[in-house]
Amino acid sequence: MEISIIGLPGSGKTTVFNALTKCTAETKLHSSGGLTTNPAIAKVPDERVTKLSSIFHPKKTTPAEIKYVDIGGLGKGFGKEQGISGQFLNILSTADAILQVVRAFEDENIPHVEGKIDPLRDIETMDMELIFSDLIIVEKRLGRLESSLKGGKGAERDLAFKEQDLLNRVKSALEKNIPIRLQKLTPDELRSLSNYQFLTAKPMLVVINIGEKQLNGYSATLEELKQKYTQPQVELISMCGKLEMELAQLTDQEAEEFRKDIGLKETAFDAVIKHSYALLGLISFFTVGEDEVRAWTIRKDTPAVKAAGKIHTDIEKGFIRAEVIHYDDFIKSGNMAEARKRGLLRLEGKTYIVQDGDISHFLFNV
Ligand SMILES: Nc1nc2c(ncn2[C@@H]2O[C@H](COP(=O)(O)OP(=O)(O)OP(=O)(O)O)[C@@H](O)[C@H]2O)c(=O)[nH]1
Ligand SMILES: [Mg+2]
Repeated sequence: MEISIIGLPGSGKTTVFNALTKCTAETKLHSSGGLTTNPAIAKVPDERVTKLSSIFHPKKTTPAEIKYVDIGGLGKGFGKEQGISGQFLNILSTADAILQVVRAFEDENIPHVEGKIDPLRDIETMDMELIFSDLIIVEKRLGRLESSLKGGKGAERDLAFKEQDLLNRVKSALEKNIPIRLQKLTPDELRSLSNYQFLTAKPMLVVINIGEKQLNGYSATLEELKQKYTQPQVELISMCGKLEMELAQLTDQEAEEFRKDIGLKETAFDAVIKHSYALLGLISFFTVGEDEVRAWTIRKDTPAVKAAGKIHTDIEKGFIRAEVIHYDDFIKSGNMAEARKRGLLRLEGKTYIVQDGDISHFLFNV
């Protein structure tokens, strides 16, 4: 699972990336030179993992993870409707979701490419870039279909015709500046489009990068923005990138005290990562024991046998059954022995759909 970070030059991409991954990549204005990509892992904050760890006292505690990729060196021309191509497009195409950083912070020393600070304008500019890129992909594919229609016959030809019709509809909507997320397509059509990795079809988290002075007073503006910009699979959230980046370098305890001191109610860092996780349709199940308490990441609607395979392919191959208790039931019982006594541990088979917060123990033979 990978989330690519995009945004206009100097919007604070690297700053936000550092905040999320606790990295210390250099932030500077208009980094020049070629395209750079910097991947790093963020740990998904989950109070349930912390709680389970305090109960089992394991040797090791492993939270779920999510990978962010910071993209730099887009150059000043980016955002001028040139579309995204080449290596940059390749990177973005393989991403499972996009995190778009939008500048809202005011700082005279850091000029905005467009002069005035205007988050909505910047979001729309980025939409245009993404739409433009998708158009290029559609046109290329339509061109190739054209030639295969000439040679093909029978069922193959019918399929090509169907695809051509779909792509033509997508194209004319894109030409009206409608991202694929907002186009009226059936689930089947969306599925057949998924191979193309269209950028305007990907889930997107828009992080409005606010300044320190906007910390306690941006919520009304954010609400306004949300109303003006609503799309399925898109969420808007605000974060003070610079502050969060500084907090990321402190210990959890120090950071918490600092947040309390300046009266920050909610942790933007937690919120952004949790939103990323949810937007990707991911959930966590847990394994517990003296050795390790661990959160495992799966897609929603994953059957038990596949979830077991996340841990080890042998467990998937030799799957017998899963012993499952939901985190909430476990906490109510206090410990496993009590939970067992209360009959809260369930035995589930291969096809059981694992739920977020399930604590699972897999029985298998090799
Ligand atoms: N005052 C203030 N400055 C910020 C904030 N976020 C980023 N900056 C500054 O803006 C400049 C650019 O930040 P970066 O994180 O490097 O931006 P970027 O989008 O990665 O830039 P490129 O990779 O060059 O496109 C740096 O000087 C940051 O310190 C913020 O919340 N407040
Ligand atoms: Mg950067």
